[in-house]
Amino acid sequence: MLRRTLIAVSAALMASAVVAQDIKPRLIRFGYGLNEQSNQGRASRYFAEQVEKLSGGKMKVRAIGNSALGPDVQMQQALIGGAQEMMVGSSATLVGTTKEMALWDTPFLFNTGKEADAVLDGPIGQKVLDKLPEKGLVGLVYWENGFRNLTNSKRPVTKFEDLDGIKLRVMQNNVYLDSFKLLGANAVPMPFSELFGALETKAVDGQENPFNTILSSKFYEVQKYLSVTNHVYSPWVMMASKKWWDTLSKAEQKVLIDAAKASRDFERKDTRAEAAKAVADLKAKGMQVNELPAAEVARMRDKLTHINASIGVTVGMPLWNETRDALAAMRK
Ligand code: TK8
Repeated sequence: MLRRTLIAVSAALMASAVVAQDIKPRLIRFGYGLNEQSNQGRASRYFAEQVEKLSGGKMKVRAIGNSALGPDVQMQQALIGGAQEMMVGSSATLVGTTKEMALWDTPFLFNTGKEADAVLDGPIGQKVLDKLPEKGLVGLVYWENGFRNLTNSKRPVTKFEDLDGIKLRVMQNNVYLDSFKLLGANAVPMPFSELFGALETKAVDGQENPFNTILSSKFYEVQKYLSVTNHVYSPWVMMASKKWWDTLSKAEQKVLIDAAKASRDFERKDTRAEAAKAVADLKAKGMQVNELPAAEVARMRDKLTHINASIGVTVGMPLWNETRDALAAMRK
């Protein structure tokens, strides 16, 4: 009995010694696009704390916001080339690299955050992440960017026809470009890092992003009208450079995976709490807010279904059908 206990104890000691040896001092540059006061900034700092804690202080994450390491597309290239270790950014800006990400661009795909969590954290979300390694990226988890809404400096949008002639910044993504052109806007793709300046100088009239971003990026200073459309749920994807990831030990990878999952849970809770009171905050900052009537949302949705066929072809019909079936089953 004693002998067996001793063997068990020494095995456990050996295992922890192996783990300690397997975690080396590492400096990880983690880039993101929004500012440090944003939900993205808070969750990035939380991730850094978790990595530090789980690695016994050996692995250090330097979270660098404000697109200081470049906008999403540039950071993706830095990860692929191995010049930067990690980032978080919009799934929509990743479509040029990994076409299956276009699944999340589908207008009105999810009705609730709960539906989004179930699909993103389940087998479908994983299938999409599994397309990243062949492109040089490792996808860890999805964070919530959130349901997107329209702002502009011209007029309240109460029906999609009101977008006529509005110069609207969209992400660098064809589904967004085609969707807003179809709705009548003059859509222009542009990286997020240039957006505030473009709104300020009136190079563009409007943009679309979740409440949280409209608040944290101070778009209320340069945009009068906020029209609540919830036209699409936008995820952020947390990623690592595959070139770099492959040099890590299993123990180091586990630290990052565990910390990424903890940051995801923290981020969604924090984002939802902020979003719940954001409209009141934005009104207090002087924005004029209008909800699109349900009938007008339905007309917008109908108009945009023309886009769905092309998304199905882009992502592949099996994945498209699996997603449609999973959502139908959840809504029963
Ligand atoms: C931040 C972007 C942003 C996205 C956009 O890097 O570009 O509008 O919503 O969150 O990824």
